[in-house]
Amino acid sequence: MVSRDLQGKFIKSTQLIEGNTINDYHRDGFAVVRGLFSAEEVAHYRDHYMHLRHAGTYPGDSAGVDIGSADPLKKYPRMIHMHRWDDLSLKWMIDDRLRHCMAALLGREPYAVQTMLYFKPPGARGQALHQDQYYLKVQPGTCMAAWFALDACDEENGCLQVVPGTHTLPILCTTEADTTQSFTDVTVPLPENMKPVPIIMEAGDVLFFNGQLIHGSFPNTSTDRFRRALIGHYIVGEAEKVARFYHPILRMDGTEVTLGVSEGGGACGVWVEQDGTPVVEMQAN
Ligand SMILES: O=C(O)CCC(=O)C(=O)O
Repeated sequence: MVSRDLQGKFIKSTQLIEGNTINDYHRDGFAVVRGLFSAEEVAHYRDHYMHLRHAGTYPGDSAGVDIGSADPLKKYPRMIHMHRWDDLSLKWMIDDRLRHCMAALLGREPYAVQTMLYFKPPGARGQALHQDQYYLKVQPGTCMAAWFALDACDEENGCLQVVPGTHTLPILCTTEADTTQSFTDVTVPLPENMKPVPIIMEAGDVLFFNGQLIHGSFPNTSTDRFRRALIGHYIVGEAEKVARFYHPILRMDGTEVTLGVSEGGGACGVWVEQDGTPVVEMQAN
């Protein structure tokens, strides 16, 4: 298969994703595809979103909960669903390279439902550990994220953190998050033996991860480094329903597909100890 980049240049699929990456995705619930977008493209997206951010406010802008007067997120709130009003975001969300990688990872093409831009300026809080499927409520199946690094990211500037293997868990019941560290106020608890691991990325890399995977990020502790990321959320092609917030739903060719609306409130999992090992037990919500 052959894909095209933003300038219409052809790229062979073998340059995009390897068998090992697909195996990693199934084993761990995530996989990084290195250098999927070029340095020129990264610079173009970065300039575009900085310009949009400085130019005004948009529907769904969010700086999160407990905003203090000096909170850097006040100046750089997260943008959401830009593909509904910004053509570059729409083109990125259904980019051939993303389509190709996700089809390889999932075994079929996904539908596209959301874009988000996190600016995460120096000093900004992170986002507490969570599972995306808690919000999207895809039925049957789950969702998937494509997390595109617009800056090099590491522990100092608050890279994404994931808990490998948690994509096999059901949706966990949420608890209160520490809002001095997180701009969202809910999180999922982890047993002692599970720890998040940092995903170190270069600008241009894309992390793909399963919607059940527990992930989040810690604050940006640098004094001068943004940690910008362009994020797409997708649902697996056999899904019949997704939460109302994510409609309209697009095929990867940009045409709309009609699916049902899933309602909230099903059972969720809590950690209990069984023979000295933490296991998840479902309880009514
Ligand atoms: O980029 C981050 O810090 C968090 C993003 C995230 O958790 C998400 O896209 O679901």
